[in-house]
Amino acid sequence: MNVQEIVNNRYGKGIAQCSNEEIYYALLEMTKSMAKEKESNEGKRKLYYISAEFLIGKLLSNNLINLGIYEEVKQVLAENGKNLAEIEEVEPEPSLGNGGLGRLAACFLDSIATLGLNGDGVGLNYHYGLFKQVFEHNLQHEEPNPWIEKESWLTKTNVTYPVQFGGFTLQSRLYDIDVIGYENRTTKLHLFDVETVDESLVGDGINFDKEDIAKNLTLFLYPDDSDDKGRILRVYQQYFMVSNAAQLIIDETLARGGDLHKLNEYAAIQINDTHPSMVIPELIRLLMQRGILMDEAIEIVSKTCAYTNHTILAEALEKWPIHFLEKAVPQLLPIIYELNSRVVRKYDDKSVAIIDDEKRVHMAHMDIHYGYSVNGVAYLHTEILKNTELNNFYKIYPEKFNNKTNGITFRRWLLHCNHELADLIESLIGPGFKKDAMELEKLGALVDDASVLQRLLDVKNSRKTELKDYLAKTQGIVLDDNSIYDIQIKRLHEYKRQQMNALYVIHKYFEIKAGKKPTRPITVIFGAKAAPAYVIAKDIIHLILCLSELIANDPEVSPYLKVVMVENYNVTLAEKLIPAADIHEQISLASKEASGTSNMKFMLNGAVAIGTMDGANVEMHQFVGDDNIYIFGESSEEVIKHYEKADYVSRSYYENDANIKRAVDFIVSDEMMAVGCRENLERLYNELLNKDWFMTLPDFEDYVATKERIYADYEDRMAWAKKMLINISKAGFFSSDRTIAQYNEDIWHL
Ligand code: 26Q
Repeated sequence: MNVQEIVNNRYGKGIAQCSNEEIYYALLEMTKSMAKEKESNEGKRKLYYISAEFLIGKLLSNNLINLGIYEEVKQVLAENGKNLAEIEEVEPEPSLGNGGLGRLAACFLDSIATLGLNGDGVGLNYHYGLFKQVFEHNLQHEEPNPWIEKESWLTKTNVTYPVQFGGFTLQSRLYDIDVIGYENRTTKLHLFDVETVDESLVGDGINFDKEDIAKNLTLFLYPDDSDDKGRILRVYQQYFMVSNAAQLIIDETLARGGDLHKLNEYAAIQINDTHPSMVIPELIRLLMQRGILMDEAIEIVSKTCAYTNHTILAEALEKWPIHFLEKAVPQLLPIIYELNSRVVRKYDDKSVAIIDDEKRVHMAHMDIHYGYSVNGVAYLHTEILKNTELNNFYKIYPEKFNNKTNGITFRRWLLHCNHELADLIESLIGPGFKKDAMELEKLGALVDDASVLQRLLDVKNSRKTELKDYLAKTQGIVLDDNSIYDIQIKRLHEYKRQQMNALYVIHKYFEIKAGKKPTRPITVIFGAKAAPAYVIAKDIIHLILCLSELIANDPEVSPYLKVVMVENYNVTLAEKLIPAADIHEQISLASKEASGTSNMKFMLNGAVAIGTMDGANVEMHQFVGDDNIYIFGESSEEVIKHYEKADYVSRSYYENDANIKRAVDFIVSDEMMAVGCRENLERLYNELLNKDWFMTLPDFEDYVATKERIYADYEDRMAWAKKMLINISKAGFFSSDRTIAQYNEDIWHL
C-alpha cells in the first residue's frame, strides 16, 4: 500500500487535507508493514547483541532511505503541498542511550541488517529514556523525556518471561522494533519491559521512588556515563535484561531444532561493555536447570559469549558489591562463587580474581575468563588494554584479545543527514559509495579540481545556513553563518576536556580585548549532557553558559567571538550540527578516549579535526596525514607515565604560565560572578588549580598554538576545501559495515 491509500483508509481524506501529525502516523504504519514483508533470519548461528543502550534516533527518514522509497515519498508529499522535513519534526526521539556506546549499538544494528547477517539486538524499553536537559540560570536541570506514544515504532509481542529476583518475580513483556537494512533485509531490536511500571511515580524532575522495583524498573536509563555511582536499581535492570535475553536465546534455539549441548553453534552473544555481564552466570544457571552439568554448562557459555570493552577509566569498570547481588539476584551467587573459585585455584594472582578482597564482583574479569573474545574499540585502545590495563589477563589469554575499530553507519551519517553532500559525491564518483564506502577513495583523484572544491565549499555553506535557521527556530540561538563553526559535541566528562576548550575561549576573549582581532569571527559550539550526579561536569556546563552570556553582552568581543551551548544535545541535533561543522574538537587526554565516533561522523561530512593522539584519531591521522588533521598535546605514553609516577602538579603550570593563570583566574573574576554562581565557579577553579586529574594545563599552550594555526589555514579557502575532500575520501574505513564484517569474520562466524 502506498501513502495515499493508507492516508485514505485511516482518515477518509487526501494527503493535502491532513496535518503533519496525521501524515507521520500514516507513514509509520506504512513503513512498519513494509518492514514485515522483508523479515528474514537465516543461518545456523545467530548473534544476540545485548546492550543496556540503543541510541537509535528518529527512525522515519532512515527507514524510508533504507527501503529505497525516500525520494518517491518526498515527491508525493510535495505534490500535495507537504514537506517531509517538517513531518520528521513530529517524530519523538527515543533517548535510549547515554552517548557513544549506545549510538554504536544502533549503528551496528543498521549494518547487521544491511549485510544480511543473522542477528538481533536485545535491550530494555525505558519509558523516559535518558533525561531531557534544560538550562535555567546557566545551570543544567533534568526532566523526563517521554517518547512512547499510542502508535510508535514498538510492536507489542506475545513473548513474556518470568524473571526471579530475591523475594519476588516479575513477568516481562517483549516489544520489538524493526531494523531495516539498506536495500536489504530487516532484523529486530528486542526491548523488554514490565507491564507494572508506573509512570506516575516520577515527581519533581527525574526523581522517583527507588524502592518499588515492579513500578520503577524500566522508567529511566541510568544516566551515568562512567561515574560508578552504582545503584542497586541498576543491578535489577541488568539482571532483568539478561535473564530475558537468556530465556529468549534458549527458546529460539530450541524452536529452531537446536541442541542446548551445542548452544554455541546456534548462538553468539556480544556483551556490550559490562552492563550485560550477568548473562554469563544466568545462562549457566538456566542450562543447569535444563539438566546440563555445571562443567559442561560453563564450557558451552564460554564458547558463546564475547565481550567488548569501551573504556579504560578504572572508575567506569563495573564492580558490584556482593551484598547488592545477594539482595537482588541471590540465585546467581552460587554460580559466581564457583566461577571465582575456579579462577583462584588456577591463578595465584589476586588481580585476575572475579571477587576481590572488598567483596566486590568485577564484571569485566568474569567476561574475560568466561568469554572467548575480548575486544577494544580502536587500535590504540586495544594496545593499552593488552599492555597496561588488562595486561595480566592478556598474559593468560593472548588469543582472546582483538581490536575492532568502531564505525558509523553511512546511511544515517551521510545519506540521511547530508543529502546535499551525498548528491555532490554521487555526481562526482557515481552511486557505488552507498554500498561500498571504500569507493569514497575515488574522490582522491579530484583534490586539485577547483570547481569540485568550490562546490564542496558551497555545500558546507548551505549546511551552515541551515543550522543557523534551525537553531534560530528551535532554540532562539542566533548564529553568524560567515563565521567559523568550531564544534565540540559529546557527553560532558573531564577527560574529554570541554574545560580546555572553554579556557581557550577565555584566552581569545582577552586577545580580542587587547586588539588582536581574528580575521574572521569564530563561533564555538558545544553540546553535552552531564550525568546528574557528576558535580564538576555540571560546573563545566555552567562555565560555558556563563561565558556565552558574558561574551554576547560585550560589544567589544561579540562581533568576533560567540559561544553557544545547544540545549538537550541528542541524535537529532547531531544530525544538524555535524554537516555544518568546519572544525571539530577531539581533545581528550591521550589514552582516555577509547575511540570516539563523532570524530568519524565529522570527517565524513568534511570537517577538519583538531585533536590529540587518542582513540580513533590515531587511525584518522594515519589515513589523512599531517596536513589534514591538527594534532597536538602529550602522547598516551607520556600521559601514562605521569600517572605511574604521580608527578603532575597543576599549580606549577598555573604559576609558571601567564596565559594559563589569566584564563584560570577569569573563572572566578567579578565579570563571571555577575552572570554565574560563586559556588560552582569556585569549585571548578579549585579543581583545576589543585587537581586537574585529566591534565588540561600541560596541553594548553600547544592547544592554543594549534588553534591559531587551524584558524589561519582556514582562510586559504581552496587549500581548506582540499583538506575537507581528503578527509571525506579517507572516511570509508570508518563505515560500521567494515566493523561488523570484521566482528563476523573474527568473532561471530555467523
Ligand atoms: C557504569 C556503571 C554504572 C552506571 C553506568 C555506567 C556506564 C554507563 C554508560 C558506563 C559507561 C557508559 C557509556 C560509555 C560510553 O559511551 N563509552 C564510549 O563508547 C564509545 C563506543 O565504543 C567510544 O567511541 C567512546 O570512546 C567511549 O567513551
